[in-house]
Amino acid sequence: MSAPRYLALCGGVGGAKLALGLSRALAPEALTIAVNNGDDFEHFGLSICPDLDTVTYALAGVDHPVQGWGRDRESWNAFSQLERLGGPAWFRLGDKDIGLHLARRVLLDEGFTLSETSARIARAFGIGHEIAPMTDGRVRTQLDTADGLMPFQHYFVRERCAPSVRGIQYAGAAQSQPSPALRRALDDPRLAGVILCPSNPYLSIDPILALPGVRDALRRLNAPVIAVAPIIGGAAIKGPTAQIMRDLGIPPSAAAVARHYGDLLDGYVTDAADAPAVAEALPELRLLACDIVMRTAEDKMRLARRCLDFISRLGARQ
Ligand code: FO1
Repeated sequence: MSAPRYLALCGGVGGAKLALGLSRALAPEALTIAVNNGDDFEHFGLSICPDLDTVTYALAGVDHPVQGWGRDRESWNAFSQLERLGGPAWFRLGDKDIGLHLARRVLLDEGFTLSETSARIARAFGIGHEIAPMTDGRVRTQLDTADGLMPFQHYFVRERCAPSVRGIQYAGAAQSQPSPALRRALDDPRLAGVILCPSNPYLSIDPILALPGVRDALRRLNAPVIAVAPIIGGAAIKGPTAQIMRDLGIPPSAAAVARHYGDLLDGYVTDAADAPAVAEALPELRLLACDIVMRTAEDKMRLARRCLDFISRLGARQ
């Protein structure tokens, strides 16, 4: 039996933590990390890919330890000049981060796809694991708010999540295709499991599931699909997940997230405090109740190993 492979679907900060843990538990050829790029946008003539960069910086060990995005030990010389000259300062780019954006700009302008560009950048950081955008197409998460339809970064950063959200659209998803790496992972007969990382289901995982064929491919797998809850006891571990759920009239709970993923899941990893409510709401769903907060590298590796053990206990679907 050739070596099993795993596919992780992830978005920003929370997902990147588990992606790092999985990259420490699995050899490069055993893991594909498919990252949401619906948060991407063009700014300063640069193609900003926040979730891809968050995962890349995390696996390169150069991520900002607290902020969750951008680089550690960053300087802000270019940006402070921009501000002094009256440029738009709501979306902050540090000097090293700008360096990555310039490299991506050059590669994209030379005709490389976002997948090829991301692979080159990851290799330049010495990362062996495959970090791929969910698609090379153009998908843009847009939020339908009281102030109108808003691009994701405008909502999340410029407006600081102030407008209430009435709906979410993944513009371009229906016209896009899964990236080559995501397609390969889903079609790989050695695929032993899929992990939906603890990112915002609505903002980070749903754009990936919205790509044509992804949900069907997951349903056809004989490998189990598990998700890790991004919520403990009704409070989003990071970001606006709980608030968006309230805006959408969904109770911000681990059970509501499991219900949201519905029949895609064979298993669900949730905090021990939330397990009874999840079991009551979804009695047929296999649960792993454990500590899902990831603060240290050891936490991330431990949770990753718990997920992999859980997948092997779930075993192939009948
Ligand atoms: N988030 C902020 O709240 N403020 C920022 O100024 C900001 C800049 C930024 C620059 C590069 C990058 O890759 C991410 C950045 N983010 C910033 C975070 C970003 O909006 C989020 O990481 C994702 O879009 C949501 O996961």
